[in-house]
Amino acid sequence: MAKTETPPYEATSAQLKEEIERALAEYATFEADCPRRLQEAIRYVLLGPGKRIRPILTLCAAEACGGTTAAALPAACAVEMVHAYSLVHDDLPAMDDDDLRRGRPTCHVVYDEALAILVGDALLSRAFEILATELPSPDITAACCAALGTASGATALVGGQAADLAGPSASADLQELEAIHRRKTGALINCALQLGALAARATDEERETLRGYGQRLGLAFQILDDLLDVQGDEQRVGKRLGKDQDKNKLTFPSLLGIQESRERAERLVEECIALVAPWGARASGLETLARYVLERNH
Ligand code: GRG
Repeated sequence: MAKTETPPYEATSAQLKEEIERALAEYATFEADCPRRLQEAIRYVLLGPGKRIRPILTLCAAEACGGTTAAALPAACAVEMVHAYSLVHDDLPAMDDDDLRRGRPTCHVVYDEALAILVGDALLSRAFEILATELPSPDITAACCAALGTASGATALVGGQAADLAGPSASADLQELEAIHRRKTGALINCALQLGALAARATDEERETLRGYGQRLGLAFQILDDLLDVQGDEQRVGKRLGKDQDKNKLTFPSLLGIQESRERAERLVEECIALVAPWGARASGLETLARYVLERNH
């Protein structure tokens, strides 16, 4: 039998993205006690032109495990909020010191540093508030809060960022680089998938498959991010490029070269697809997303 064509990423993502944008806009509407400028800055950051890869992963994982996107949507938004907070804080002068993100001036440039710190704080808190109040049952709520707490904490997102800021050791190698990105990029991508699985009441076996998929996808995603920093088009990517080299950062291309980095990402994506292939049509979103990670130019 002829293999059915994987639908292009845009076709898979368009409707999901619309649902996500609508829900994010609603969740970023605060009561009168939220100062107007703070709400404006939160909305500037959260509703800006992001790719929404993490929340789309949550929704595709839920579908792949036989659940509905509606049940997983609050969790998808919570993950995007944590991601958005991490970008705002990463762009601060004390961290990566960036003035451009998603093709627009960064939060602290438009507003100020203090407000940008508070925007991050508010987004992180809001993410957990949404998980605590919007999910279908207390056991799913507890499991999602625990998973997002771990993925955004000291052993994962924050730990990876701290290790990255500390700089590589004198004997830095691929293992060290992968360990940083497993925490800094991979943990939240993995968590996005797990939250979708939890909302769909996935089996342990399905969650294990998604772990394998997420570990590989997270690495492939980071390799492409490193490659875009070297080869991308600044206008399209929407952020300053060449910064890794300027800062003498340990990256996949600096360690492996461009060609081998690309091949490594391709292998990882093929492995992702092979892992979910036995699920057939219900995994078509995950398959499309994995391919998109290789093709993306921003
Ligand atoms: C400040 C706690 C804290 C963590 C910062 C997000 C981050 C960790 C650093 C940003 C720099 C970087 C290269 C992170 C790796 C993850 C990554 C590639 C983020 C960008 O994600 P995209 O491409 O962004 O999905 P959009 O804008 O599309 O949402």
